[in-house]
Amino acid sequence: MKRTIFSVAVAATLSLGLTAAMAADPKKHGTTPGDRYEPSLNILGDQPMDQPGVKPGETPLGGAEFQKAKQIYFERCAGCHGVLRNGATGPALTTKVTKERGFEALRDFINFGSPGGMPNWGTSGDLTADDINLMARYLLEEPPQPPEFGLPEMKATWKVHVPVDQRPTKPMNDLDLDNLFSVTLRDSGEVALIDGGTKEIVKIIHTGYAVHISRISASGRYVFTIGRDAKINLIDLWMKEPTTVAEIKIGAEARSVETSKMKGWEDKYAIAGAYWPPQYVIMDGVTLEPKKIVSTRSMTYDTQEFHPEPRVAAIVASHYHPEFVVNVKETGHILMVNYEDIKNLKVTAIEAERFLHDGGFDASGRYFLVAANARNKVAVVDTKENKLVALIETGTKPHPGRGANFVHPKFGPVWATSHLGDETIALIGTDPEGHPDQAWKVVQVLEGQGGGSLFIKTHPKSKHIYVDTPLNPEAELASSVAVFNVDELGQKEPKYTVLPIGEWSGITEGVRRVVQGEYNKMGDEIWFSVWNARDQESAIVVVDDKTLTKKAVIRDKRLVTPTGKFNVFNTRNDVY
Ligand code: DHE
Repeated sequence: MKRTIFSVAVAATLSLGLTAAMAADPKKHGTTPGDRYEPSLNILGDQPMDQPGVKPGETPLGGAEFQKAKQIYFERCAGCHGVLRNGATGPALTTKVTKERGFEALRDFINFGSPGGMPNWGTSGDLTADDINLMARYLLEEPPQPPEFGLPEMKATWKVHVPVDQRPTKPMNDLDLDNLFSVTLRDSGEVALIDGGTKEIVKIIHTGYAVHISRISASGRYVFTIGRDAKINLIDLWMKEPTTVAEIKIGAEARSVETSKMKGWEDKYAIAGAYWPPQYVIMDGVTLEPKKIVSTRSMTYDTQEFHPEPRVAAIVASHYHPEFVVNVKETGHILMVNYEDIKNLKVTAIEAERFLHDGGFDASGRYFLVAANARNKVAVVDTKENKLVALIETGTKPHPGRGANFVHPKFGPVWATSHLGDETIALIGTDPEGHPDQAWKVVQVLEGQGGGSLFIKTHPKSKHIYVDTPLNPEAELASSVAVFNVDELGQKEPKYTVLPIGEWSGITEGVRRVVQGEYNKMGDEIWFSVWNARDQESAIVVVDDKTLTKKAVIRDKRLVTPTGKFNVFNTRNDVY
């Protein structure tokens, strides 16, 4: 019996395009947490959708079964295979493909996974045999289409709680606003505003579900948060108590928000990008009134084939033109969206690489470097000339966050990224004038603790580079960070110091994933989240940057699953 199942699995694996050698060893089909770092569209799974192709009275999958399968699909599968199953980083699962494969091949593929990246949902214990059976049947039916979200839907969710003329004209509190941190409390649908000096929680603000990032307006007055459920909160820091003054939902699933930073356009516009529907929206910067919605449905940059759902990944605001830099994942285009005249919108579409994800500026603020993580590359765009400057091969799955800028003792200014898929840290030269031979090349590869890294961080005043590894399967590595000294990078094999941040938190339960370092305004301390499950205790640990010792631990039962932290001054001024 065992043999029959396995041979079916092998056949399924082969039929999905893998080699016999890869397929033959099911032990290699395990999946690390890093491999699972793909979008989970769990909000979309909750949306009402009609079961396609099913006439009243005819339900090949019963109504409750359909609901369950849809939920599982959006949570676990849509990130790689696409909402409409046309494929993204994973292959297409249209009914044309799935009917050709057949029920058994699908079932076994879901169960065993593949070394090509498909998680082993069954043998890992994540899905039961019944779930897998259900999912194989679900894939044989036409995919349901989630609803669109245009201006009427956005306007229906748009609320201005405090009109602009009722807002203060100067700060009404004595908080040190520039050194405030906006901290995502992922699973409670909130952010905590924490004072950088006293380390006290100033306020907890209800937001969208699982806020992904906070960004700060050019004036430093407004914090924008975006939930996974595409809800934006506009928080006014000048109010007596920082408060949400406007909110809107711009779709069903989203990850990015930014505000205009060009001289003369400060606080004028905001922009947010959605995973579903595939679109971005330009809004008024102080009320969030939606002004212009632009769909990203278009052709891929390379094969020039239509893609029905290109998701919007990172967005940054240019300092050289009144433009937003919008990274479109599945088509591989970097869009320079000019907001000077949004009625006659000018968009420069730069061909870069597919599966753009996250990135940041170089130290000069002119070049934007973004990871095309499923292609192991970093794309560099010149935001002054609006041109692609380079596509650089780095390690496996680069994941920089916004990256880290510092001056290398041998190679001059560099920007660095760590990787999800290996232990390396790639340093890329960013100074075409002063160091032309090194510019846009990997000038050095450092070896860190291991794969599963999400974020790397330094500060212009610091000598240290911090590399987290929260998705490493080893709990010890997931709960510590590696620190390199910039002065020692000229040595043959630069060593790193390990900081046991999880242990320093004093929490003894859970994996204590240590994630995303963020400096204070002065650049003399760096904060890390100790991220545990929702029903466990989490914390923030503050490290003294000079001595690499524990400076403070913030433990508070209101700190539920803290992840991203955004210092007002550093975020607003792109200091990283
Ligand atoms: Fe993120 C940035 C998408 C999972 C914490 N994440 C980003 C950006 C994108 C993105 C597109 C860049 C936004 C920008 O700059 O405009 N993230 C995704 C995903 O699609 C993915 C893989 C799965 C998903 O379904 O969301 C994902 N991200 C996570 C997490 O699991 C993290 C660790 C915890 C969490 O809160 O969900 C996480 N992502 C972050 C953080 C940033 C981020 C903290 C901003 C880092 C920065 O320094 O700017």
